[in-house]
Amino acid sequence: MSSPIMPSPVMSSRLFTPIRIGDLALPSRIVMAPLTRSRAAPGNVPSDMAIEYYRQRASAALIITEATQISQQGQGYAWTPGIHSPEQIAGWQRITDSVHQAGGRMVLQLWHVGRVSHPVFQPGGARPVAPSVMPVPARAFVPGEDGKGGYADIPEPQALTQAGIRAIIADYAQAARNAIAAGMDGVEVHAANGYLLDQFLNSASNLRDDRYGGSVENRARLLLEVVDAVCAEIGSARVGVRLSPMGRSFGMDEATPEAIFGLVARELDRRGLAYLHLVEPTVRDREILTDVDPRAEALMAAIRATYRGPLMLAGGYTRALAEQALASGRGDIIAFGRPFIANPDLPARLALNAPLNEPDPTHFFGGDERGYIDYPALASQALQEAES
Ligand code: 8OZ
Repeated sequence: MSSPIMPSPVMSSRLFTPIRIGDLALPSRIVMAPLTRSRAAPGNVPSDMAIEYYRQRASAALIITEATQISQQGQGYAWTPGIHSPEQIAGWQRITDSVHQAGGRMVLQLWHVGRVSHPVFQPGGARPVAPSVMPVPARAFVPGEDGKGGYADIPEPQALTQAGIRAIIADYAQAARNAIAAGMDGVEVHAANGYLLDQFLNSASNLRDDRYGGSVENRARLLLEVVDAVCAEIGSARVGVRLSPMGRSFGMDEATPEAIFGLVARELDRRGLAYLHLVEPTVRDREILTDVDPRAEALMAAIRATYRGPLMLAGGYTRALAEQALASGRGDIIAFGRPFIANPDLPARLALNAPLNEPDPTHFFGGDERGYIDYPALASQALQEAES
């Protein structure tokens, strides 16, 4: 007869093995990925609803906040929160207080969209800023008259001057200081998905001929100067960086990904960061491709070999895929996005192999508490089902 005693799903799981990353002791490898939800209150202050939203998800090993603009110039979407005004800092403070009280940890994702913006967001209605003047193959999500969002054409951006670049680096440093003042455990520098720092890295969007463009060293310069400025402000053990090697968002199309991301991985490795966070190359236009490009796989392996600190992976992960990625050594930590939207108690559900709620995409961006803070946790769901 076979033994009726089953191993506990948690005991045999790498997902539930603690890990230390920089200054943070994580109880598991299950991180809440940064998720734009476009529900900030006037002044781009995180809303009261966001306090409840993040508190509900405090059992994540680490919460990475939704992308949060470092300056008014850095905004590119309706109703995204900022971290550059006293009201925004106070708003985030209410969130970190409630997450910490619930036993969680959280870092703020620092965001500048660069050219993926619109004059409605820009100080003085100016054209958005970019490494180089060229058309942007995208439309911007702007607030509409009716309180709903709509899409608007993006005008040709203006190329940043070196003084403009210096001001942005200072904005990153100030935003990192603000995040810590708001009680965050650290920050993540968003250098992925076709936004400003990715625009400088990428050969398709950076046509500059000064020290910020041309060679891979020059294209990596802004990211590294930003990371150094942020580390000088709050210490490298509280800083993570997110990259999307092979990403194609908003016109990204790198000619030599091995060269640029090899250099970036080498340089970031020397800085003793809390972690490096990679968007999987299978993520395309926010969907997951099923075919795997062998060149992308080789690049991910090369980054893994070069970057010796904790590596976080994001993009279409299920529990089984996550366990596989950890077991194979592909990464150390897994960020879950959509599953965390619909399952505030995702770690408990993964531990129990419990069924997951399905996220409703009609409520991803903008709106009210529906599809935001009304997804049930297991206990209340079991009660509801028992009663019905
Ligand atoms: C979805 C909608 C708006 C922004 C990213 C910050 O792709 C985003 C984003 C995602 O990194």
